[in-house]
Amino acid sequence: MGIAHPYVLRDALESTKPVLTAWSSVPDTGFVSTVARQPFDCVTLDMQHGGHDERSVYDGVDAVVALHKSCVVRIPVGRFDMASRALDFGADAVIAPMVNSVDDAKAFAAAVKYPPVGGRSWGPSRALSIRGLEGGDAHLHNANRATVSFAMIETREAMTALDDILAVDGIDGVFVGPADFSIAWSNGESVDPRRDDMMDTIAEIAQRATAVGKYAGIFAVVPSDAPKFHAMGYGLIAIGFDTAVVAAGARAVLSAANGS
Ligand code: 3PY
Ligand code: MG
Repeated sequence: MGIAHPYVLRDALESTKPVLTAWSSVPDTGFVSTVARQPFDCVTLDMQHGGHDERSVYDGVDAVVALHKSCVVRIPVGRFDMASRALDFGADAVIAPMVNSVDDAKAFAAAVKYPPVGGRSWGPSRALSIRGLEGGDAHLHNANRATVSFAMIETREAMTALDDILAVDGIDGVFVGPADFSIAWSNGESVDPRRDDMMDTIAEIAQRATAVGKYAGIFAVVPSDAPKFHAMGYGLIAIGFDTAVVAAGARAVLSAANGS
């Protein structure tokens, strides 16, 4: 057995400090490593809107875990088979977008949790290998707690079903997508993830999740919103969208070079 890279995301979510995750959209393992070397707590590989595919997730999880960072995978809509595979590849957590009903939540939970909670099929050999962990019963009994599932709340249907989604055994937390939420909020009029009149409801989602012992996560389009979201009860906050970070860095170096 080589060096152990235990699952630490759940413990980090239990602490009082927010877990700040980079958001990786570029499906290149070298670039994922570069992102993971920056002082983020965690890297999220995005298969929904980002370019990540099964191959880049397979390699990317390894690259992130090897640097002692937590790795989260956002799967495409409804791809609960991929949720199991992301965990088989060694991810700490999976975010499932557009979980709009209890049935969606149950299907997601079934894919990410071993019996008796769910129906996940056994086969974590890649996860065990990259993490240097023992398999067998020890892992079977630990995996449901060690890995974390987040159901995205980003529509009116999801908001209506929130308490029932939170009550599903095997759903560890919810994750707000404020862009889609704003489209639903405005009945398709506009996309504005920071709209003021939505913030009380966004705070209520975290409050309702944490009140029943579940985690709350959110995507912060503007990183300086992170303390506000943490004060609302959000423990996992996505801040570092990879291409936006590169663009901001480019602007900063050019402005320094231009003396402005
Ligand atoms: C949203 O804001 O809708 C998201 O899914 C964040 O990535
Ligand atoms: Mg979304």
